[in-house]
Amino acid sequence: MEFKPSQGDEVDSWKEVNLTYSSALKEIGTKLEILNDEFQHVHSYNPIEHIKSRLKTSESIVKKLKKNGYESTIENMVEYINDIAGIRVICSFTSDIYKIANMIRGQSDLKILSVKDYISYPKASGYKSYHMIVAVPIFLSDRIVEAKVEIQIRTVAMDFWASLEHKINYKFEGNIPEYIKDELIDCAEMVSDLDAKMMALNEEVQKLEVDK
Ligand code: 0O2
Repeated sequence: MEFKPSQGDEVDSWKEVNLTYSSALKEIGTKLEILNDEFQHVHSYNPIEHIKSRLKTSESIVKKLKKNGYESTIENMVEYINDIAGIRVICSFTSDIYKIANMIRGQSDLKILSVKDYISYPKASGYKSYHMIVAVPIFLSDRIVEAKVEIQIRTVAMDFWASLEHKINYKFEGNIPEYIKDELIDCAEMVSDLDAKMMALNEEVQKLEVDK
């Protein structure tokens, strides 16, 4: 099922696509690190716990194209797959997610192509995360190209839930038994309660520090 370019031109385009997306990941990664450092400097704390980035495997790109009814071509993958380059930003508190999203919005060289707020509107599965698809310019030696990057922003607790749910989904090939689905929804509610309590606690502690 893997995408295997065979002709010379196709191999060159595939290499260029890979180079473009990995450059886009570097650009966004650096921007996020700068924002985190600046935040530390101004507010004395880091909103970002850690950042993970990945390039989607060719196998997974082909699977997604097929699922959406597209032929496996380089043009289709660039046009229709928005998360070839993906970066996940893990924050401590829900409020940090929106701070990071607003800081990304403020970067004039990035185009925000779409936003999905699965925190205000969680998925039926219980999935919570904030997704942005952005287009980033890549300055090559003779031209500028744009690459799309999917930025997923979520708390440590939301990430914990999403990675377990992803593993369970993979194990059951998408057909999770109903009772496990229900348990996952319960866990998602606990994650939301925990996030809300931790954020309130942190705000309380910060207020005490100001009053000191
Ligand atoms: P993988 O294997 O993680 O890469 P779009 O990408 O916008 O064209 P899509 O896929 O409907 O269309 O977008 P959406 O809903 O924003 O989902 C994108 C990614 O979010 C998924 O990529 C997952 O990584 C994650 N995601 C979305 N829903 C769930 C969920 O219910 N549970 C978990 N654990 N993750 C979710 P992929 O390509 O589906 O998968």
